[in-house]
Amino acid sequence: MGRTQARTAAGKSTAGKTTAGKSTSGKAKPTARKSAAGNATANGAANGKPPAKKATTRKPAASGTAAKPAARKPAAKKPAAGKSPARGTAARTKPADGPEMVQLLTPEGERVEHPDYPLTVSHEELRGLYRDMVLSRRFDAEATALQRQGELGLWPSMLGQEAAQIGSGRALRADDYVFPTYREHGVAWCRGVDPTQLLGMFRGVNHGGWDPNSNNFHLYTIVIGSQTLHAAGYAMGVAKDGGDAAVMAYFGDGASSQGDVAEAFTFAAVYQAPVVFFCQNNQWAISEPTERQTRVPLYQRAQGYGFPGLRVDGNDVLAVLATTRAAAEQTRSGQGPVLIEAFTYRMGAHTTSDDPTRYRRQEELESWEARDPILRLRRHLDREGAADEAFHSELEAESETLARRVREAIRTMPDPDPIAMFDHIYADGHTLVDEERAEFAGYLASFADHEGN
Ligand SMILES: Cc1ncc(C[n+]2csc(CCOP(=O)(O)OP(=O)(O)O)c2C)c(N)n1
Ligand SMILES: [Mg+2]
Repeated sequence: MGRTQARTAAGKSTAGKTTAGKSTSGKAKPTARKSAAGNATANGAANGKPPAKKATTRKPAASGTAAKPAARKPAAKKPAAGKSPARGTAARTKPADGPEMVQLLTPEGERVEHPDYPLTVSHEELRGLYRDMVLSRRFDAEATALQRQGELGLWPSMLGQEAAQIGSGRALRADDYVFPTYREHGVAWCRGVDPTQLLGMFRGVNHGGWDPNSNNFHLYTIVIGSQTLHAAGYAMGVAKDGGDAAVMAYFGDGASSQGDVAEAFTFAAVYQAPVVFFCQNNQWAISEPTERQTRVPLYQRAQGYGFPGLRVDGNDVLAVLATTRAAAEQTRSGQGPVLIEAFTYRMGAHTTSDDPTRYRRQEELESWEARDPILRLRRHLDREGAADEAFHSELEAESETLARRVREAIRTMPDPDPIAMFDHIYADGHTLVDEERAEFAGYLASFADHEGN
């Protein structure tokens, strides 16, 4: 199948039939997907079939090949012009109710099959995923505690998002390249970035903390959505160089409203850039719920740009692993971008500066706690008899050792020379930065004079 055909079919099948086609009502028909798409879809590789052959040159897809958007129902009730809808009215009706979500593990830890995402995992792999999630959660809890103790200025916890991060992080190859937000501590773990390196920026002692090229893990990005543009541009470069790496662009549900994300989608689609847009829909953008960002499920946005989108249960590490692997394989094979919406929940505060009890209800949190991603895999391990008591007690000891190491690292982290903040601003220097550095040096020197040194 030619690349344009494969792309069209994939767009139709993944976004148009399996998921988007279901829209907000009715059941998806996975079988319909097969006839429309053959096997050259995001799932071809996962199905054990080779992905569509990689084209030697990349051409934009023929226009008019994208799947037709599903007919939209009119909004239940339009707010009066100029007024935002009050909470508890039509705007609170989740536009996301209903669409199919890829799941391989129920909240009770029962393994279920999905026709498009077969996955075989050994007991050892299951234990590995569990270990990753437990250790990254322990690290995250320690960082939150360290902020409370005054060792960090701020910490954005990833509590509740461990499956989305470990599942996607473990789906990648070493030569893939990741562009994270500021919350991807689990992905950083998978990339081999030492957790202590994540803390420097939040302690205010450096601008980043690690060399992005050592682990193909870019620096944390706080300007919402901008890293999706970096990822799209990087992916265009990968394609021009004739490489076959996949690029991962992490972003949040709130970021989906940014113009940067729209631009990144456009460029990636038109240039068929090898990028997987991985949206962790954790239901909140600080205090704004997802329904304030979109009137359609987020994964359906991809359809309008002409590439496939799918929703995965973001608290199911196996489903995230399978879908991300398949998407990365598809994008590597020259078929353009894929959007994955990982449906998850931010169980903690937005950051340590936030108090979520001001804007969300306890019942909501409890309903998601019942779907805790670590608990879910623990239940599965127990059902399978995949881990014994010795494994769990060793993991507990390892968690405590990690936490101790993190505490020691932060307390011995050196304060930088204040003037160093002007380093690394421009690769080749800049006269304005030079002027500011000189002014600041004079300011620092004035204290030395005052103290008679
Ligand atoms: C361009 C820009 N606008 C606003 C902000 C302030 N801000 C920081 S986090 C955030 C919400 C982001 O929500 P989401 O994308 O859902 O990611 P999450 O924090 O939930 O992981 C906002 C608005 C920012 N950092 N950058
Ligand atoms: Mg969010």
